[in-house]
Amino acid sequence: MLTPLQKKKLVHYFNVLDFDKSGTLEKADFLNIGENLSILWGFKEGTPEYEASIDRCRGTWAGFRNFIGKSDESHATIEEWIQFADQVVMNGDEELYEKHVNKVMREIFNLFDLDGDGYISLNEYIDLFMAYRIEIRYSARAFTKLDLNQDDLISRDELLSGIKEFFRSDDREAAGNWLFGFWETYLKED
Ligand SMILES: [Ca+2]
Ligand SMILES: [Ca+2]
Repeated sequence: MLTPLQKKKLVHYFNVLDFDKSGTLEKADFLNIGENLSILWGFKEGTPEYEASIDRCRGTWAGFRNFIGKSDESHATIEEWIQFADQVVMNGDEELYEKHVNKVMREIFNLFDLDGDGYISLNEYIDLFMAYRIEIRYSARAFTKLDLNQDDLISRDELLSGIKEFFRSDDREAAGNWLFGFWETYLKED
């Protein structure tokens, strides 16, 4: 069973991925992220950089749909996502869970470690917020929380730790809750 906090975070995550806010996740949502990133980084349509960016996002969709057992042209509803996350990610097999969180970590690095130095800088993290159209004003605070050793970079281990907290922690104060911005919009700002 998911706790209310865990469920809120999963709903937020779904809404972040649901680029066109149609209430379902499908390939187009993932390809739109690739297009957004290409615009952000100045990759022109038809160039190798542009194609590579779209390909990485197509790969992310392929991974996601395989994971939740969907075919390429189908979609996932929020109920399917919550049920899947509950049974597999949150309360399922540890091996699958580890596989999932490591996959999310690698995908974020593949897409957003633009200079390839093995760290996510604040600017690269802001790109993630822009690509997914997450409210930018939460990015700096989220970055500071995820940067555990405060060297102004998010390492693979720091990101993995944040992803694990995002998916599983039931602690309202957990740093990883902030990974994809603010998840509980009705709360008063502190
Ligand atoms: Ca980097
Ligand atoms: Ca760091």
